[in-house]
Amino acid sequence: MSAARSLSDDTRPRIHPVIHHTATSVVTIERFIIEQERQHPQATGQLSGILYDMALAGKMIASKVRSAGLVDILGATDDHNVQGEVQQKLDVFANETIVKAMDHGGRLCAMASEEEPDIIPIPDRFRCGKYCLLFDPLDGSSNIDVNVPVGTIFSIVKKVSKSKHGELADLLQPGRRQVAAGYVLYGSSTMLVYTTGQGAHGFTLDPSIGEFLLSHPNIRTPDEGRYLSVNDAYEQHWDDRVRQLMRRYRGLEGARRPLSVRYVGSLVADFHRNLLGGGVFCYPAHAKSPRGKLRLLYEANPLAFIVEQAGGAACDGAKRILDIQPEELHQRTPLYIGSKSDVELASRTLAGLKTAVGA
Ligand code: AHM
Ligand code: MG
Repeated sequence: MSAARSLSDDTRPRIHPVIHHTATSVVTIERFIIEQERQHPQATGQLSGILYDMALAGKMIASKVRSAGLVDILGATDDHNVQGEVQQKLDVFANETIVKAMDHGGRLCAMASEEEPDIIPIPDRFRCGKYCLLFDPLDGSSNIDVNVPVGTIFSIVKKVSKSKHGELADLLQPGRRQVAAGYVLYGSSTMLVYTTGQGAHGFTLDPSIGEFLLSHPNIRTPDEGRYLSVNDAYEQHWDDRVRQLMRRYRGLEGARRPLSVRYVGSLVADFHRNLLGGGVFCYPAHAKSPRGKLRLLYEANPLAFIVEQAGGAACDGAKRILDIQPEELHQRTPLYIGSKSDVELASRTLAGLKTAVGA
């Protein structure tokens, strides 16, 4: 068996080294996590346990997503999430799957989900640990009905309060304090990408053995991108600086080579493509949505941690995403994320600097 994989083609440099698995020597996610943990002799194994459990939850959700077209699971429930958006049934399933997979391990003291208004406590019958988990159980869920990739995003921080059960302050930490973050992409294959601050690593689910196998070690994102991901139907609501930035990305102003537009409308899918191929995803603030749409804690922070580990960058137009102090669980933020020089161009343009844009 060979799970070797490369997204490069003949004309482009290789984005990541190819891993050679043999039938008897594959690097499973478990093995990889253990090997990373060994580099930290003081590690208790709790964080590794959370990552295994997230991988398991990802496999359970993947299996349900795969059969979504076969069973009567499509369509909206009567419930609305805290953002006032209609929840799809798979959102509910994904949310419950993660909560149930994570609540009893004795490693977490609190959780928060994009689909739930308040902190999700650890039930009294279970032990509490020192970590908090924040997650978007099924991002891009409006795409499910049309068989377009969706994803799960997660972020892990360490408790800072003295409270056994964890409190709001434990969840409202700036992204730079994350100890791990990751996502699962339910696409043509299922992939899990995560970081613990020692690089960003990708694993592809081999459905024949039900294991995530290391396929993209130490991902490095190109410094300058090829793709621009933005929903320009909002152009009428953008301010002039955002419009100017888009003209620069398109090569209509300044010296930047024009980017090619790709927009799936599933953040994880757009982010993942740009991470591997190089590019920038933008969800600007606009007149009708002054703080943007995406959530700082469940979407922007974890992806910002991953992209920085891969050599990229993320900002809200003025500030590094990982330095934003969250004020509420469901806080939204504008987001510019991806290849470093393209995110820097966003910062410079949106700051309105008169200096040459350098791109
Ligand atoms: P969701 O968390 O409710 O699924 O919304 C987030 C999604 C992202 O996946 C995607 O990038 C964005 O919303 C698309 O929004 P829009 O349709 O406004 O372009
Ligand atoms: Mg989401």
